[in-house]
Amino acid sequence: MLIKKPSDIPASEITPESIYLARRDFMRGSIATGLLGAASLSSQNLMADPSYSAAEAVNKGPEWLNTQIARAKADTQKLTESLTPFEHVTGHNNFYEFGYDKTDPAKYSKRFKPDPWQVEIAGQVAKPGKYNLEDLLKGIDLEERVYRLRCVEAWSMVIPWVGFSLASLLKKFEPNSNAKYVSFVTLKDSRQFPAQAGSLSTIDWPYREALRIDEAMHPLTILAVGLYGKTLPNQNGAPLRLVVPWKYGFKSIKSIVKIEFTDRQPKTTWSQIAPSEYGFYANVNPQVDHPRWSQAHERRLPSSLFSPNVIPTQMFNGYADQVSNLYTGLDLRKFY
Ligand SMILES: Nc1nc2c(c(=O)[nH]1)N[C@H]1C(S)=C(S)[C@@H](COP(=O)(O)O)O[C@H]1N2
Ligand SMILES: [Mo]
Repeated sequence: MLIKKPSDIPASEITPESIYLARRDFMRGSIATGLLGAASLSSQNLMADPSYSAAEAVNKGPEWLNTQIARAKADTQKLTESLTPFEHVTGHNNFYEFGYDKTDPAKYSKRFKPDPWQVEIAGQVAKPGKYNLEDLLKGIDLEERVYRLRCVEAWSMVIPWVGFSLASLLKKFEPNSNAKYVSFVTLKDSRQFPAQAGSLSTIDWPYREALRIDEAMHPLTILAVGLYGKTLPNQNGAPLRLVVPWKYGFKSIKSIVKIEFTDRQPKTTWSQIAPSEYGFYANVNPQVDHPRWSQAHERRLPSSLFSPNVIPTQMFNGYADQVSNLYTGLDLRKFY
């Protein structure tokens, strides 16, 4: 994953993968919005017509989980926007552990083993420990949640997750009054995650994310174990991933192995790689642009050259009525 440094490229032009990738995705976006001429058509095509078989994405999953998912109660406040088709939800992903292209997670996650799975609970809690996923989910009623997912790269989807409120799980471990933040860590295992093997990777593995405790306890914040009524596909973060719908997608960390309650704001992957571009808060905000592109609009997938499907981005991704009170008095330009 090293970007080589050919002698003819000035040092100022050598960028980390993340920045390079973001730029490339921006160019795709620009193509879609008609700012640039015809360029990388082939990458654009995927989103209109995925080149892989969606059937491959179906994860069989353990029986106990399938049973629980089958009983999940339907979302009664469903969005009226149409769902992003399954093949796009599972064929266009960001999961850098499997590679940096949007199709890499679907291609290289087939042998990933999400079962059995354990999650460590640590930090400012009365009941720390290592728990089997099955035990963590015992007695939890799963529900369908149809949410918008808005990536910081200005594309978005509407996904029918199956999951449960993070708060209902966190409360079981009895966090104490020093628990001001909750941090999440993805599995580190270079045998299963090929991109973690490259010692020159820009990302300091494992991938980490975190929320303020009130954000973590907000009823919209969920842990997902499925989508489209089935076990979560590997490329979407099996067996357990966070979904925070009012924040940019990079907050929604996948394949979680550790949840830690802390008294200080934890370090997070993207804010460490490029702190001037990706903040701790990462609230979706059409008025605060990324330093290198506008956040005012997004491409709702499926999107293609001839049908770019560009729509305005909404404040807090359309969840302002439910979450804006979390940020009263906070300067959202400063705390992006
Ligand atoms: N562990 C891990 N979690 C991750 C990522 C990642 O690379 N690694 N990418 C993030 C980004 S940038 C986005 S947009 C979403 C994408 O989720 P999806 O592929 O299920 O649509 O996952 C987030 N969670
Ligand atoms: Mo993202």
